Amino acid sequence: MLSDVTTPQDLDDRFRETLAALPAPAQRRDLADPVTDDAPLTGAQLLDLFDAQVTSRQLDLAGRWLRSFGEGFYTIGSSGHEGNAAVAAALRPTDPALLHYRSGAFYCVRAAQVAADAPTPPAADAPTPPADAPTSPAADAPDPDSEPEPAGSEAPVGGFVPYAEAARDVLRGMVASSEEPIAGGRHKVFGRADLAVVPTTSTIASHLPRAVGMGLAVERLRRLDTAGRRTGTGVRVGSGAGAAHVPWPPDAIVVCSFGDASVNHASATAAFNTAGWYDHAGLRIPVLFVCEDNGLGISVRSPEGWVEATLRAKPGIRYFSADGADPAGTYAVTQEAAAWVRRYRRPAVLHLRTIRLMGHAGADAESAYRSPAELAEDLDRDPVAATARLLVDAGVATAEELLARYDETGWQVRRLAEEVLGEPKLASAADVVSALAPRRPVRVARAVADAAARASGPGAAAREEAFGGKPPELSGPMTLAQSINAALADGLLDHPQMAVFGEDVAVKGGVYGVTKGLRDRFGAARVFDTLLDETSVLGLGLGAGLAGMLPVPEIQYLAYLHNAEDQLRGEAATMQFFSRGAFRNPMVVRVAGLAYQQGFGGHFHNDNSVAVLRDVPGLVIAVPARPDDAAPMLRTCLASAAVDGSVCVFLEPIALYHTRDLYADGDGEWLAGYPEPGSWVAGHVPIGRARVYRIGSADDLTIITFGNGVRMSLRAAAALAEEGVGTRVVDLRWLAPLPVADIIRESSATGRVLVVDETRRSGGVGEGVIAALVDAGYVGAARRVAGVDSFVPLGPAARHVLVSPEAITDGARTLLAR
Ligand SMILES: Cc1ncc(C[n+]2csc(CCOP(=O)(O)OP(=O)(O)O)c2C)c(N)n1
Repeated sequence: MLSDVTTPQDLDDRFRETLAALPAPAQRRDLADPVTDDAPLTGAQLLDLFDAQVTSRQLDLAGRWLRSFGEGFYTIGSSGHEGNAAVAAALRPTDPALLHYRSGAFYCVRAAQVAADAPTPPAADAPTPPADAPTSPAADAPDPDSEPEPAGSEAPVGGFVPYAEAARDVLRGMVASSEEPIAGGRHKVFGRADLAVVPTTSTIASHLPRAVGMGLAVERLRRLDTAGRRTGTGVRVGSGAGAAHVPWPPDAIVVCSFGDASVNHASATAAFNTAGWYDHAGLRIPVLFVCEDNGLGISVRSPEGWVEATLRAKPGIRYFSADGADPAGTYAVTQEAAAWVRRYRRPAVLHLRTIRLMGHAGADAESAYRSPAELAEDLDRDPVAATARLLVDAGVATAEELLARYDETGWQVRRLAEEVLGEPKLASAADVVSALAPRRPVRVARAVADAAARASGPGAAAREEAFGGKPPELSGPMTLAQSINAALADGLLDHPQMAVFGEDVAVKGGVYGVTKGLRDRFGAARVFDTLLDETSVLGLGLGAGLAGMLPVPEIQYLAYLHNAEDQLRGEAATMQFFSRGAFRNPMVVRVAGLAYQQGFGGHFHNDNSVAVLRDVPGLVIAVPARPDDAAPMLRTCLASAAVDGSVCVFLEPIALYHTRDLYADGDGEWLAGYPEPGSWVAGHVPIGRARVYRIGSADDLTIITFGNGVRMSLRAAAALAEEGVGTRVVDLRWLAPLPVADIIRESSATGRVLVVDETRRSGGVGEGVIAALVDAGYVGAARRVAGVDSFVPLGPAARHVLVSPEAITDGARTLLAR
């Protein structure tokens, strides 16, 4: 009996009723024949898709069953979206896919395709294939027009068996088993490296900017692969330690699916716009967007016609549409769309009409916002029943046979569910965090040493040439900006897959000249201007990193990172966590920021808040204050990204970019020579190690600071030294992870700690420093000077809210008086 809420029972009952009512086929059709005269699928192929769809459906039912007795933790299902089985079938299993959370059937088909393509040892009596026998698309250069046969096209019809592995993966995700193949129990995601399925987060649409970045990178690396060096299904670009392994074949296209409500999200509109913008500019972005349109975003309807109207109107993105309840049609349209994207390397969107059965998720009472008539109508449009109808109409199978397959699959899925619910879960916090980006300082140091050896050995001539015959170590004392510029150049020389990009970084050379000349030296393919959208700048980095590049995107001002911070927090920082390191997006994000720009800008050019970054698990935050720290710290970040896949934020204090003096005008004490490669090893700066300046006896006071605070504190310490006060000034250099050991050692040495924190009092860095001292049992005196909890005003009024030299001296005197 159909209630006013679609329940698993309703769905199951209705499916059985629908099949039972189907008339017996007039005559049987050979499985090898097209399912209808003009269909692109044979009976066997369609039957295979049916089995994938049924597996997905039974997984949804099993998810609710597991939930009913507290063993399942995820009930967002794919019911109504099983048309995406035909989408998967029309793609190559080597096309990287970032999937919507309703992709059960897609995932089943992809896993079966890969298993079918896996080399099996030939039988002893198997004939040797002729030299020109077709091989899998990944194994040789495919004809861009030829799309693959769907899974099982030549194999005997397999029922549930080809999908058992995928079903186990999904069930393991539902029960949070630590044996789940991608997230290891950290989340229920669709993902597996060998299936080229990249896990996506629950943040709708946040994977779209990454997909565009992947498209750009796949295309760029394909062009770089001039020597045609290939390994397996991927491509190796460059040589030596800087070589990148590109995990996808050169003619791969990126597939990215999402729901209809998601098309309205800022991240989605950014991605469509960026794909279109590049297309308009003549650059190639081979991405197939797939919008699975069930008409609803939880309870909110997409206005009739809106999704089509908005998708059709995206400049530079070609529109295709299909009905998910028509597997043959969906297959044909996807084939056409994929062939177009593959051949022309241009973006397209497939608008796939679907329905949503059993509500948004297990707990969703649809009756609150949908009428019984509407729910019943959706049940009539069940795509799995539609596939069954087509099979029976065509004489491929009888309804009884299909029901028998449905029941057998249901039984097998429950059996697997029972098996996996007993598997271990993540057992400790250490287990959970083991999947965060690893930190291997010895290997990072070795990578820096290797880079030094290359720069002074085999790479010396190229280096000399790139620097126009005058390497930076011969250029005399440098500013912070010049030092970063030289270190970027050295990075580009050493990492062939490194790219520097962002708003204004290339032709202009950066708003502050930090990237000046890099484009001329390294070319527009490696140093390029992007469009003005921070979400897309980071999205390009996310995709490029995943594709094997070493991206160094720039965010022009710290205040504008907040436009796009989810791309760092939700996407970049979680990738290794949700994939146990199977996928990684190494990245060094340069951000110009912090305050004290004399006479320029108000808050947005002087933003002094990093709170949003400090608590992102695994994220590295570097703040170089001085030129002689900036170059080694940047080298460390690049090495850590390459070695450990780290996501690093390299926060550059704008006010110090061009500073030359420290104590007195003209003293040049804030300049430093650039180290020649022979001294890179000795000057290596590990992540999480502070720098300590000892002034006078260094016994009376410890100032802990970073960024602009270093210069102000050194000046204050010099003044105190004239009064006989000995100070040690600790430049944290790394805000995450904080140099806790250095903080505690240097604080304990004097017993008086002044934290000079140019970020805000609330949520500022100082909170972390004080907490580290308390955690360690520090018992001395401590004070904090920090920015006022305010935005930074324009002009001289900024002085009222920023940490001033006077405040530092006052704070020091108060401490010394105790
Ligand atoms: C950025 C963001 N906001 C809100 C949510 C909560 N949420 C989860 S799914 C969803 C609706 C998505 O609808 P649609 O894109 O149409 O996909 P569907 O679930 O219908 O397949 C919402 C609002 C989220 N996951 N991410």
